[in-house]
Amino acid sequence: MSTGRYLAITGGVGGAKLALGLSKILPPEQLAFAVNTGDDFRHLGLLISPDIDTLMYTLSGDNNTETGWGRKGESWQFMDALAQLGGETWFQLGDKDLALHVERTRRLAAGESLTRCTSALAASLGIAHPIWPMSDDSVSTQVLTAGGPLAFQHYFVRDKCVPVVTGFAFQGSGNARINLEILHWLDQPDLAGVILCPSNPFVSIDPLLSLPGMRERLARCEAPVIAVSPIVAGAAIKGPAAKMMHELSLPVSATAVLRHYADFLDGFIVDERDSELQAELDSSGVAIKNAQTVMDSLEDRVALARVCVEFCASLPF
Ligand code: FO1
Repeated sequence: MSTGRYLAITGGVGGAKLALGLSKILPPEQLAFAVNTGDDFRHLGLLISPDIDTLMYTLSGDNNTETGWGRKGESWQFMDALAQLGGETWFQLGDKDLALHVERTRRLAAGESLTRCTSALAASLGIAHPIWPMSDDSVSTQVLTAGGPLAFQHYFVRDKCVPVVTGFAFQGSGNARINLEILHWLDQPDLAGVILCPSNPFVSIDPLLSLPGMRERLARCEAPVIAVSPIVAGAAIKGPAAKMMHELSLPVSATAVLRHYADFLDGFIVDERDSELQAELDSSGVAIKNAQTVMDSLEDRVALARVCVEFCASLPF
């Protein structure tokens, strides 16, 4: 198997699927995760980091595979009691998941960084691969809609992605610092690739790319930077990416995703069903790879992970 180290950039449920596949073929010394924190928000007095949690539960095998978020085998005593008290129940917090938010809130209140806190929580869940928040500074994704700006979770969960999107803003990213662990990993001489997992480009990848210097850092990366398309045959596998593209008057295609990353991308993996885009994709100057990118089974996740690693190794650098 490949030598060298990889950085996987991920957010949301789709990204976590490939992250799991990568974790099965690369040991912790060769694979680290940079995770979106634009979804983070304070709710019921708790600091909640959904994309970090989705990744942790997925890597530890604790994730709820039906919803993609939260833990499996949950009980809902807390939510039931909260409903009885007239509390806010639009954001569902299972009893075991609640413990994670309480412990994270306690650690951060005690002065721990989100990075330090995440490392401790991941270790307690038996995860050995490094998981780094994109920044320890606060960045909040705002979804701009015809009816005004919405906090991400209000758009995504409370309003069920119904509002028409006109754009995005990443509050705080202007002076948020890229996690130094990520920059250090990218500076290693044995870096062999950066892999953008098939996450929503606008709300799961762009918050990280909005950090000052991040796009430039990827553009001058000493190893291939590749992405896996989250759009397959004109649709998103899960979530609002296709709806957002339509509302932003972008073609709902893998090609539009490629264009979104073209300034720093060396390779792009599209599903076999998008092979008719070959000519359009080739004109971008970015190396294209066709593969099965729809991941239903663990074997699918591992197979796509292998394709990513081999694709990086095949690119001239
Ligand atoms: N997504 C929902 O659609 N409904 C929920 O009630 C919900 C609760 C929730 C609790 C903890 C957590 O870590 C994630 C949760 N999510 C829920 C997903 C969350 O909205 C994420 O931001 C999405 O996964 C997109 O990244």
